[in-house]
Amino acid sequence: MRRLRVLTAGESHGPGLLGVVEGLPAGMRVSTRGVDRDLRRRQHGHGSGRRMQIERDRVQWMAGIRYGRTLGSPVGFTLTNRDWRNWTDRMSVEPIPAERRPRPITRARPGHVDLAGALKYGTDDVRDVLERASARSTAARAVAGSLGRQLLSACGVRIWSFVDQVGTVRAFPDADDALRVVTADWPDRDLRDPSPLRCPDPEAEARMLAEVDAAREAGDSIGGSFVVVAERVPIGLGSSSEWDTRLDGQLAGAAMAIPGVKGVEIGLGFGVVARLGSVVHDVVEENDAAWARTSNRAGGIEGGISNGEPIVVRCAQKPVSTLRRALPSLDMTTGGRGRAHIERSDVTVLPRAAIVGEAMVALVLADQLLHSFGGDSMADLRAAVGRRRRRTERRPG
Ligand code: EPS
Repeated sequence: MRRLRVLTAGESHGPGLLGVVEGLPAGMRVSTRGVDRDLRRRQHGHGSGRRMQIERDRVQWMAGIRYGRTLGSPVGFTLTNRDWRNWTDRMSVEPIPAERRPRPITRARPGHVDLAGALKYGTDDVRDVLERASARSTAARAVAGSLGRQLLSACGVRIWSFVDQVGTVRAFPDADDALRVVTADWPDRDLRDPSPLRCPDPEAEARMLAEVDAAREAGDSIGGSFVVVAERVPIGLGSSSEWDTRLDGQLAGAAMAIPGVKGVEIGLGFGVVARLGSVVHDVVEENDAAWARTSNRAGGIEGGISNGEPIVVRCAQKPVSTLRRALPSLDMTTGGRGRAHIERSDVTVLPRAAIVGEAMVALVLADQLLHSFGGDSMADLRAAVGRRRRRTERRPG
């Protein structure tokens, strides 16, 4: 990111999380309720473990906001880990006597950071690396992303998401079709009253719930995919002038940086492989006032540049790597065979990961918006976005 800088810190069971967002223009109205709502949304969903009943994430602002508006200085915030009080020995900041320390974790979970991280940092206690690698860190990202969402929303952009597949149950044949099928009231409905897996197709969702419950019964975990949509993105974010300025590349990188995401598609994604060009590319309609296309298989980005159609990012989420029926592992200290360490965990994180997806997409788009339109103040930014919209959202004649 070139205009926004986001830094977060915090271990899953430490005292709390914190973050700094630098680069927001002055005068941006900040809705604390809006941020807390995104934090609540990130905590919602079937498949979560008991931890989500302990935490009640609410943002505490530390810097950069006065009378409900940004000052243009870095915005600083914290989130409390309510669970910390149950972990004061295991996660003590100060040294504690050896007899009070719990046994180190030495049997790595396949798929988790455990082994690679422990070898990298040279520790014989996997907890030293798993705490920061935990998806708990995404709560701080949700706060930063919510600020990005509020910046975008002031410029007319709306971001929403849904779960489209859990295990083998796929609600929509592909992300392109999904946008046609997902009803216009879904984003509002999802905000007001989210369903257990945040899937817009109730029939598919019922089958998804059964898959999640079956995985839990079996002591296993289950993955799937979610889709993030950004609507009314101004034409011209990103560029094809250099590889690292392409909007699709930046979105894919940010989405892949969500814990557990192993694949990202924009528009048709891998659906382009087996189709001919005539059924991949989106044709601009002739008799429409704007540059509307007959389809949106490109997912709103052509040549690395936003083209005004909804941006559609689909992410493949692997099953959580803590399994109650643990996979085989080797003890890092003794070399002996055994079962991987079991840590309290979730069966699936899909409905919550989708909210993190919204946050990552919001951060990338907010950064690109600031890059294209600059503005020390919100008024400057909105004026510049308005000029771009007037120039590009109407066809000549
Ligand atoms: C996580 C395991 C679970 C999740 C956690 C991520 O936590 P715990 O080990 O405390 O039960 O609930 O996610 C969060 C705490 C969160 O806020 O999303 C993991 O191992 O990554």
